[in-house]
Amino acid sequence: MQDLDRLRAEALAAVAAAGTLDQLEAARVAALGKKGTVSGLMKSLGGMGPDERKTAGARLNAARDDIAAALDSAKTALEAKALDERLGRERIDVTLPVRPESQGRIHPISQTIEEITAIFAQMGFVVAEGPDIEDDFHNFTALNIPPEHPARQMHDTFYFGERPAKSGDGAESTGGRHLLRTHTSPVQIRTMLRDKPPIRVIVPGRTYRCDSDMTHTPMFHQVEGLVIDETTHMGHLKGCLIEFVRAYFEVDDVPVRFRPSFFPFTEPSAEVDIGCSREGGELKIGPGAGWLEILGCGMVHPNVLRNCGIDPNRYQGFAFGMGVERVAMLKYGIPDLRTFFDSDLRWLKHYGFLPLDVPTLSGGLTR
Ligand code: 2NM
Repeated sequence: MQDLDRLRAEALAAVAAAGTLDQLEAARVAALGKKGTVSGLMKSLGGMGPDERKTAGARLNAARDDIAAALDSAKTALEAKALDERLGRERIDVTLPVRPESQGRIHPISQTIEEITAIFAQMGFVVAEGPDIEDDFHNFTALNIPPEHPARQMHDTFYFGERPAKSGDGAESTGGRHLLRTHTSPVQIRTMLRDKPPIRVIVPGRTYRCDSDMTHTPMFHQVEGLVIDETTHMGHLKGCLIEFVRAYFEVDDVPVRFRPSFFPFTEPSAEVDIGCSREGGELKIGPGAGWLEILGCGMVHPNVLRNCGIDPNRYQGFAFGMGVERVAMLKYGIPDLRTFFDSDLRWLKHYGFLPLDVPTLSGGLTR
């Protein structure tokens, strides 16, 4: 044990002298490693009497802790020094030209959803999302869609198999049968049930209907929106959607027409058409002889507000919805709906977007 003070001083000196992490590790192994000097003294404790062992053990532990603490702080200092040296060495030449064009493309569906949300985000909307698997209550009942409505039929909606009601799984107590949502509106229902007005949400997502032909795919995408406040009226709806259409199609003088329509969840309801012309078989958005339907909208039905715990005597609002594939086809001249889902790399190379063409209102939606 007479050796302890000397060994401790030597170990601390070795730690202090270490100029690299490797040298520091060598100092650690020499002192505290399995065959190190301190560990060697630890072993000699076994041959001592109880009193001697007690004092010697305490001194040894203290010496070991001192050395460990010195190792720790030396390690931190050496690591900081190594990082400083590396940062000093590394250089990035920001004048280098970009790498050759990358192979990957952003799918037109993703790009279109980004563009639409960017426009509504600018108007103060926030994005809301919800589950693809819904229940009767959120997808139909809360939206004032009556039990006998055709949309609820087996052949229009993908229902999940009847599950034996298990207590505690929530299926029987919340909203009835499970199904794949047929529109994104159940997300607006969830938002109204959860948040107090004012509400301004934009809801992009996948939707599903039992339908498959030239112009329908069983999975497609929608973007819907909802605004609820105390004084919201049809003028706000019109202004908001006209502004959207101009920004999205990047045509300032595009004619917009609101045509009366019917949805169970809005009253009054309207469909929105935009002007177009056809010259030599080419469709052009803008002033012209033709009209194209692109949106559905309306003032949220008082029953819907009530179903979500919102007082229709105090609050009003508007909602709208559009098909993403449809507005993407119109803007980008994509002639066939089903090609969106073929995963054809040549198609994607032609219609897809480069990853850095991020839609912004200042930089332009598309470049
Ligand atoms: C549309 C057309 C008209 C709509 C209504 C609602 C809600 F939840 F507020 F009642 N969400 N979305 C709506 C209204 C959707 O899509 C063609």
